[in-house]
Amino acid sequence: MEGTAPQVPVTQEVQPEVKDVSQIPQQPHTDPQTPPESTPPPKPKKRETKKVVMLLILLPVFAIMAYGIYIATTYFNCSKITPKTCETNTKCNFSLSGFYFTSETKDNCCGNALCEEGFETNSDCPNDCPSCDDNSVLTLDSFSYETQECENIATHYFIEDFEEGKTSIDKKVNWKIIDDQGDKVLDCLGKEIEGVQNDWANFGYADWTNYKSELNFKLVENLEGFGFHFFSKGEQGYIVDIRERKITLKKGAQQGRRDVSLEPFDFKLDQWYVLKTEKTGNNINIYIDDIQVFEYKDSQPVDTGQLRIETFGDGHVRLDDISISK
Ligand SMILES: [Ca+2]
Ligand SMILES: [Ca+2]
Ligand SMILES: [Ca+2]
Repeated sequence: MEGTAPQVPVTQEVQPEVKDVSQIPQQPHTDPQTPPESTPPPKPKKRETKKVVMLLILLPVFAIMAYGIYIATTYFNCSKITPKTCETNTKCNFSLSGFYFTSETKDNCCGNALCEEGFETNSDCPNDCPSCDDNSVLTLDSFSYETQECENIATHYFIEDFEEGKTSIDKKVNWKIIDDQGDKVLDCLGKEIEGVQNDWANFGYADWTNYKSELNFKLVENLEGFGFHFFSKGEQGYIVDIRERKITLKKGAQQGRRDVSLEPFDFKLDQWYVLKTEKTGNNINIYIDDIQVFEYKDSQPVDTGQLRIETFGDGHVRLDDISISK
């Protein structure tokens, strides 16, 4: 009979899947029982060692080369130095720190920073010898070869020639600087102008002492003349009074002046004269054109004081080259 036989579960034989061994990734051996294959020790880094060796060799080479370049540079720089004017025996000397320049300095040579006596002055060697002009006419300017410094010795309290058209004399309204035959002079007019008469002017300082004075004067228009005061201080002082063909030395001031000496002098109009006063201790000497007109001994001398110029009446005087020396 054909019938449907009961289905008996068929046990299928399961064939194990055989894999291609070649395709199985090799698993690292993990069996703790089996000792692992020993790994070889790392090989020494030969290349790095080589580098170190090369460096050890090359560094000194580079250092020597750098030093050589440095030395060559110092020689080059040294050989390019242009010797200065007064340098002689110039050399480039070697030392471990490089070449260096040496020279000797010539004596008596313009350019050696020394002003040498008998060989140089400011005019022929201004580099070594300074100009000692201090722009003051009141000092005597010179150069000391010994100290190599300028000396400016004060020789004068006052010098004026009026050539610059100005004066420090506190002059009054009638006075002005004019041209007199190409020379600038101080024109002192005594005539009354705008109520000003018998003009006068003070100059200098009351503490000026033991000075000599010198001035040029000229009487114009008339012989009424002028007075020159020196060592003037309050009611003290001396006056050289020049008028009417006589010259008088007076002592005192405005109020108590008195004649101490008088000389006739044939002053001419429009002629320049030089008046000099000297005072040493008790002795006062007065000169006109180097002719001594007074030699006065004062038992009570006045030793300090300023100066004053005054015109008398209509006196008209011109002054020039006033110098007050120490
Ligand atoms: Ca010199
Ligand atoms: Ca000077
Ligand atoms: Ca002058």
